[in-house]
Amino acid sequence: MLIKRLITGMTLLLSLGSPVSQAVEKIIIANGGTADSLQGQTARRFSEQLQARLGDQYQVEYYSDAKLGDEKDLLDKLRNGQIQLATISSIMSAEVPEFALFDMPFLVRDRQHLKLIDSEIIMTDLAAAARRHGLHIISTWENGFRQISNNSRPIRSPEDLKGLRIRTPQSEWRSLMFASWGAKPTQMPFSHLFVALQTGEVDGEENPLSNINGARLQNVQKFLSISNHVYSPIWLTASDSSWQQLPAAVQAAITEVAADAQRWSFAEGARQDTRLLKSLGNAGVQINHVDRITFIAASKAVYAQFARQVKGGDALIERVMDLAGH
Ligand code: EAX
Repeated sequence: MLIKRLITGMTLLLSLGSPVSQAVEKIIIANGGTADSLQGQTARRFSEQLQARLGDQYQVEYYSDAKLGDEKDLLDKLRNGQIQLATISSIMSAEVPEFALFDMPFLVRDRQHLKLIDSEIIMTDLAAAARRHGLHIISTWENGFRQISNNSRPIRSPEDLKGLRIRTPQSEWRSLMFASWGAKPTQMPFSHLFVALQTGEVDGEENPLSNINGARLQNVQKFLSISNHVYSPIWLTASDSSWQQLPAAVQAAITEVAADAQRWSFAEGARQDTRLLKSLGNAGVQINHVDRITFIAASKAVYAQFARQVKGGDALIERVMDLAGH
């Protein structure tokens, strides 16, 4: 009996390889947005599908709501290996100037345009620029078309922004945009925003509807002005050196599951925008549309700065424009 047990045990060990020596590897993914927002939902869906694909040898852990820090902290944590994946949005332009392409007002027309920009420009030129800064761009997901909210008045033209303290992400480019339009921009992490609006530290902010609703900003904002001033992508990002160390099969799994998450996030983003506009209105927020023409006229300085400051910036803008309407 004892011998039979021993033999069974040994056979089991042999057939499993050497189970004792193989520790479970952790893949930690984090974001600065809320679990409830589109970026949060996309990251959760991605994490679950990646876990299913990788099996027991890997443990995929997802942390939302800046639990592991805001996007700036997450970039540091990627670089020092504390986390493996993060989703990074507007602040990417503070790291890699070429990404300020997504701070050119009214440049991205719609999601179809964005898909072309993704394959022709992001995954080629911008991914190469990111690599020069030690970052590996895995996939472009949707953060969303950004709108302006505030507590003072409906924003119709840049004039209406005069003197308003508007929170922007921690990137000089969004600040420049809002300063050009007459506002007083204040940079701060997203996780501080609700309290800053509640206490009146700032009057307003600009974000996709999904982030506004995800952080319940409608509870501390009176006016929502539909501007679609920029489309913010959110990039699933790794540090380039830790990415290179991953086994090829894991790299392939992450890349493929992320591509599926991209398709889902674009489709879901369009659906949610329509639904959220109604529900934010029902929540008592006063909604209006901005006068695009006056905003476009006041945006020249932002384009000029990009062309001056970013090498090849002019050509990048032209290529994006060429892809519109294809
Ligand atoms: O999670 O900081 C911001 O406003 C960005 O939209 C960010 O993605 C929020």
